[in-house]
Amino acid sequence: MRKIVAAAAISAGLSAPVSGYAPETSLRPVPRPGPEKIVMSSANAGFDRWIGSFRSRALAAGIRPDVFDRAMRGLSYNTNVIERDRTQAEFTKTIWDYLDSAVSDTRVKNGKAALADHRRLLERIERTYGVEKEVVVAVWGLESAYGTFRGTTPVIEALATLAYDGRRGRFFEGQLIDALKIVQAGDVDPRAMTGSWAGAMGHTQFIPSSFLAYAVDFTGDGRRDIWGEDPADALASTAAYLARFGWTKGQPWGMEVALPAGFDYALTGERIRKRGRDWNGLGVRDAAGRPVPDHGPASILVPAGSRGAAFMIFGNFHVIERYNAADAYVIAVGHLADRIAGGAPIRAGWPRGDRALLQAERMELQERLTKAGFSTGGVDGKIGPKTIAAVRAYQRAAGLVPDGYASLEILKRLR
Ligand SMILES: [Ca+2]
Repeated sequence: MRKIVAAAAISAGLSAPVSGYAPETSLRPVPRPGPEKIVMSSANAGFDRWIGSFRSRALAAGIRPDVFDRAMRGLSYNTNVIERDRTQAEFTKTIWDYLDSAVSDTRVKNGKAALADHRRLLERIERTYGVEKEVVVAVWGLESAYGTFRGTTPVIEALATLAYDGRRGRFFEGQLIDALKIVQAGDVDPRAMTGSWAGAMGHTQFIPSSFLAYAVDFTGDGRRDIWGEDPADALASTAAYLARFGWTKGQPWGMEVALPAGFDYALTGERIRKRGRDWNGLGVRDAAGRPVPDHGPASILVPAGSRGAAFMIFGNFHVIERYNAADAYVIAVGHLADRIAGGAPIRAGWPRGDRALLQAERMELQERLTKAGFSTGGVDGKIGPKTIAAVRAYQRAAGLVPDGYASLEILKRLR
């Protein structure tokens, strides 16, 4: 039996399957919660008033009064949750630092052990949902270190705090109503409903709306239990989630590739998709130098530019994206699954002399690109497809390798 270690619990939720909201946690280390702060009475009075007004909205959404009162009794405004929400965007990691930790030797070893411990269960899940056991185990490994850190924050209190706080309040109020629906359905006692500070719950960190839409009762006891020691329902729910978004059994998520000298980096990025024979014709090879296979339309990603590893990605990459849209997260899940299956480490090096851009620098980069005529579709400090495309266009105009890598060097050039 694994024990939950309270101190590290909140750093567990690397991501959560969500719709309409992508938590920004997967690339960011999060500070451990500090000692409980004294709750200011004014915050708590406002919070109590908010619960009073929320009650009528929850009841209108179908929550029974007795369920509401039992779940919401005695809640406090949770200052830790708010601190986490305010600070999470300040930290970032390079993809190599992230992968070093997400796919560490320890996580690979523990993944192999977890697969061995639960082999029969995982094989049944694989047969039922058509998702390879190594992929399910890899998600489990990233989301909660194989169930070790499932989160000990009371989810209803956290969601109520975030809903009251107002920043993305509407989203969190919706999640809170969904959490109450889960309690009402009898899946879990509200006191046992624990998770990350942002409401991601259990072994594979489902947020309430994803739980309602995709969680399954694989053990057949009438409860969808993703919180308890037995991971069966959570792992089956993860497979069901991936299956629902179109997982193709037998297709890799992607693979490391080697690009030939003189390769046109304007062909990298998710927007360009070609079949294997076309990539082979352009000189692309797998990491061992063999022709690349054909698994349908494929793109080439260079998350750290031309000086880092290159990956060919297939349709299943975009299915894992439904769990968390960050490229680094998807690569980590896929690569961890490969390693658990006995695959080789990533062969290429990384530009390890580079450091990650800070939030202010990412915003400055977006501002300067936009001013220079390369729109990033807004300035939010998130390096998404639009910013990468803008970097690429700027690089092309400046006669640089158009690899879309948002580096400090590019920012300095723009200054
Ligand atoms: Ca069950």
